[in-house]
Amino acid sequence: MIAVLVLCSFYLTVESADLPQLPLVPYPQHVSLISSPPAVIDPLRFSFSTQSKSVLLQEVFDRYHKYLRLHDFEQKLNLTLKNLDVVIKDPNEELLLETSENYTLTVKTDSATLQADTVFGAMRGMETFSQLINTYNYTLPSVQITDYPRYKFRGFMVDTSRHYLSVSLLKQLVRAASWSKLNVFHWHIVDDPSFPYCSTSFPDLCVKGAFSPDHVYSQTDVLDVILFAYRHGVIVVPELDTPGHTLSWGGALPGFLTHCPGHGNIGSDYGPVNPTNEDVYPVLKTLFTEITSVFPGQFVHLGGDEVHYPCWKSNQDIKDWMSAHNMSGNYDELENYYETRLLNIVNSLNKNYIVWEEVFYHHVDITPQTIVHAWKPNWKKIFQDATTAGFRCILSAGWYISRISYGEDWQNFYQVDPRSFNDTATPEQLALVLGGTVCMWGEHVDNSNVLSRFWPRASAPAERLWSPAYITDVGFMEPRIEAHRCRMVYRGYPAEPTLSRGHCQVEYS
Ligand code: CP6
Repeated sequence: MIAVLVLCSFYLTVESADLPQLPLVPYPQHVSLISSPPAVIDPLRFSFSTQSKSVLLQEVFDRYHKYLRLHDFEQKLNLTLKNLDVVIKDPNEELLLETSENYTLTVKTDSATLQADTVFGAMRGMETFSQLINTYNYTLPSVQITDYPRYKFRGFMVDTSRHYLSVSLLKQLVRAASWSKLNVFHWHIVDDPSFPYCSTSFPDLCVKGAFSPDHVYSQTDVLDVILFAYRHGVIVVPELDTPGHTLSWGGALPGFLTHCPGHGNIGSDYGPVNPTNEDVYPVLKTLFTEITSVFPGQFVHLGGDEVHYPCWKSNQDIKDWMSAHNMSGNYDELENYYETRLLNIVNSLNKNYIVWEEVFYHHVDITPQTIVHAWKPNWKKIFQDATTAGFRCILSAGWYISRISYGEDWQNFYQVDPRSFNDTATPEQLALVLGGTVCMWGEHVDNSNVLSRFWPRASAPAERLWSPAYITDVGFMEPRIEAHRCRMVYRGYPAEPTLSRGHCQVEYS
């Protein structure tokens, strides 16, 4: 009996037990230790070299030089490693979801090389290299790592409408995300409570819709964030959520929202966009044309979640319009009508779009390139239906890091796997699952607490999205996520403890 139990638990943990215990997050695809002594570096004189002419790569070198700052370092006599040489195969620096992030890192006692297809792969490999360095004695294990992501779409969503986040905080979030190899910043930039995006086409939107003139993103701010993200290998996806979640649009756009005294959401006399008002569509066309040119990435997120029907139902003009258009009482059809017109507008803008699951679930006629974004507990059914219909999917259900519970709740996020929706899913269906997005809804976070609520908890889904499927053992992750959070503390971030007791050698101050 005992032997059976021992065998079972051995069997369950054999794969991670066989893996080298290195403080890497996310854990790479292939790690093999080389039987030569650890390398020892002098952090003040250590250099990165390359034949590449890439300006982006020089910036990466500068960043990692900063992370390697001298700390209680006593000059050692037996320095063995002076340099990491970086080789990039393809000088193309366009950042797409399809861009290769592969890299191979070889560290030996007296030499180290990093090979990557692209500068973005080099960024991922530089992070891994820096994670190998023990910053207390400046040694690194001799190791060979071959690495690439399991999922192409590894997102983090930030809501800047419920509470404002400064440009500086957004950049800090992006920087930390790149340390966990996340690559998509889904910017839920506006919503009901405020409209901080300052549009050039409709300047009143942020004048009337933001909390205050200080709580806005100018065009310069937005470009600053996009460029910063690009330099970290992160694609920015803007979301303009309609027809629900649009209360903050109303001040600048009379007639845009449905008037419904007593039936609006969150205590307002207004509800979703009024789909029966023809003036709405030219506004959407102008705004989405602007957004898709300001944000150069390949995606735009169209929202489409949680449309509040009671408001539409209470409005007599909408009822009359619906009976004139043979859709009496069927509010799914009204939503459908709106989405179809919006999609016709966006289809001409040459972007791939992402929609929340309701748009798929309510049978809107979406183009085959559309990405369906599941967020509700029934996500497995959505994934099954959407992949059967040939649509690509991303997952956020189970990854609400804004939601906290007592204890090591990263373990709950860690169990979720976007490809585990159906044991009999075909390889074609599984290939349509692009990845997922951790969501930081903004109701209870602002500049004061967003970093510590994000990190290191978001590193658990980040590992799920990058590492091999079989790396699921929380016991294998536990020491690594704590090491990762101490590394973030070392780099100046208020990353919160994961273990119920413990310390970092260098504490946050
Ligand atoms: N805001 C918007 C939200 C949520 C959604 N959309 C949300 C709903 C339920 C939970 C958390 C967040 N706050 N625009 C749903 C995608 Cl539990």
